[in-house]
Amino acid sequence: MDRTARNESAFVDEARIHVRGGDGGAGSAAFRREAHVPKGGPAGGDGGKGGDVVLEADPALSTLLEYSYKRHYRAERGTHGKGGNRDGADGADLILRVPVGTVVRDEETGETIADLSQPGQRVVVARGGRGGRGNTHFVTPTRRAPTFAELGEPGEERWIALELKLLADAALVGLPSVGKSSIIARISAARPKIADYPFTTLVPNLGVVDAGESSFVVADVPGLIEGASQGAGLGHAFLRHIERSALILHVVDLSGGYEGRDPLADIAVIDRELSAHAAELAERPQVVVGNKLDLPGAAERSQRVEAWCREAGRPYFAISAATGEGIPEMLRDVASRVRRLRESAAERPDEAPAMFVYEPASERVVDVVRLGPGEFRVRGGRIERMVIMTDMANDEAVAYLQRRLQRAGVEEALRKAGAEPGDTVHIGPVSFEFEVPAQDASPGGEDDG
Ligand SMILES: Nc1nc2c(ncn2[C@@H]2O[C@H](COP(=O)(O)OP(=O)(O)OP(=O)(O)O)[C@@H](O)[C@H]2O)c(=O)[nH]1
Ligand SMILES: [Mg+2]
Repeated sequence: MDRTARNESAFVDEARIHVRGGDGGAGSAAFRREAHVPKGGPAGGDGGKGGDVVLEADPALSTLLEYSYKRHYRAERGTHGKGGNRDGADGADLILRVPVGTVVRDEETGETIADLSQPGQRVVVARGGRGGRGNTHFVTPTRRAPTFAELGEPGEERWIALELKLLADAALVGLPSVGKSSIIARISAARPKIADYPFTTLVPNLGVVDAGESSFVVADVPGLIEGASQGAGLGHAFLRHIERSALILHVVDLSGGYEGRDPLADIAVIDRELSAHAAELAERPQVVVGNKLDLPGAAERSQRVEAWCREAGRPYFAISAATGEGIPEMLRDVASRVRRLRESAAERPDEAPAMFVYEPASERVVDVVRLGPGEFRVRGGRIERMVIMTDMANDEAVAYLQRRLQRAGVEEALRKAGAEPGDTVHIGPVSFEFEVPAQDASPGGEDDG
């Protein structure tokens, strides 16, 4: 995309935001208390799950502007479990609406999280934390009355980069030098290069057109020529951009064009290239725009084009990008077509694929780093969460954690990295002394979550 055009046109199509799922509520370590039962069994309810942060592609939006004002987003937390086996309530999801065509990346890993190309498509970008399990879950034959419960899992958090791919409502399509760039410069704040030689535009430009209560996005793409669908000129790449626009503004030069061309022959060339590239492009809603109405002979040619369009059932507007003549009428019509196209796209939400949940590749990895002599750090999303969910003040809970870490392969990974008994091991915010436990005598039947 043309940097200059983007900067000068106040068109924000990139944003970086921090998203955080709601924390899970803590499980409860309560016991039954009834008037006539001196000491009842465990009765701690589970914590509620924290809400997810979800991005949803909304066809009513056309920019990422609002995300450059507010950068931090957090979903609701789950509430804590209570005695009497009462579970906490789940936190509400936070739905962030973004324009269709937004590509989402994980800032840290660079992984592409999603390409939200369908209206209504959703992706979970930061999961809410699990609720901690209440003490009833930790009953075993040898531990009838567990005094511990899990803490809530913290919500995931990350910085994500949002980028709106070229996804215009309408694309200006036509032969070179017909005035596509001149039109976008006239109707938006975009300032592409304009010149009287073909192929002045080498990269697509986007412009936001302010049409009263709504706005829409127009793309100015490099000129197409005969054979573009075969790769001639700037070829395929730009036809692909056109594919993503709901409406085609087919621009034709009424001045006789370069090399004294006939506008009807020009229309036929572009039509052929569009349908040769993809059959559905020929069916795409199209408005024919006759440009350079100010030049000699243009009015007469315009009448012929208009008659032909009426016959062919295509809407037609004659304009001059140079003088501005005819432009308000054309914009009113285009704005209302864009609105209708967006509405019909929004009415097909069932086409949207199922919600996708992002899980970074690093999530399941157990990674040991040696910090210095006798000091190690263990990293891994799942491992770190096990630690964070443990009530470190409760010996029983810590012993339970140790067995889980061992089963997850932490002890083995530490040993491979050269750790010896007595060394210091950091996991998340907690530090332990590395000790090789006596041969596992733990009771079975515990869920590894
Ligand atoms: N007289 C007159 N000249 C125009 C008008 N619109 C564009 N031009 C001129 O036509 C030439 C080409 O205009 P551009 O806007 O660069 O054309 P383009 O379609 O973007 O061309 P490519 O980027 O090469 O495909 C320039 O010299 C413009 O000044 C118009 O309405 N009237
Ligand atoms: Mg141009």
